[in-house]
Amino acid sequence: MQMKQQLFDLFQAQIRNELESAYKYLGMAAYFETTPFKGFASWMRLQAKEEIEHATKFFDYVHDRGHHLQLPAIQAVATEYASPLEAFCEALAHEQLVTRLINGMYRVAIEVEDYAAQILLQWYIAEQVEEETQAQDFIDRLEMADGDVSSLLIIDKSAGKRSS
Ligand code: OFO
Repeated sequence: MQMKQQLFDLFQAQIRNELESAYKYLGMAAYFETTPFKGFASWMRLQAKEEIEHATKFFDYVHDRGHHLQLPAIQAVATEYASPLEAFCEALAHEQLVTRLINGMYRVAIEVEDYAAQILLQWYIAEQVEEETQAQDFIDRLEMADGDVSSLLIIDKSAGKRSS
């Protein structure tokens, strides 16, 4: 059963948004690759992969609902940041934006009484809590480090332990 056009348009746009997230994280990985912080680089690469999975989950869903997709262009992203803290602040701001977008989709799914879409979106709503928490956690630790190189390297090492 197809979604109402208003909801489908949002799903279609969100596939691009999730891919834009992946591209943003890859841009951050590119920045970290130019620094000694290879743990952060690895973390960002894994996050980019996770965003592709988010996009793919939407991609599969819209096909399950019988739609034909269009895939618009993805914008260029930054590959330079002033510091690890700036990169993670950008990551948090981006995740907060994605949370607003997902919540907006959920609101429309309720309005058009699309119960199936609501169930899918609940997964993303829960996921966004995790996405914001992990970015905030790095910000808190980086702020505490206050530019101290040894502390930064310890945080970088812990970031490098992330597995997929
Ligand atoms: Fe797809 O959660 Fe981040 O952006």
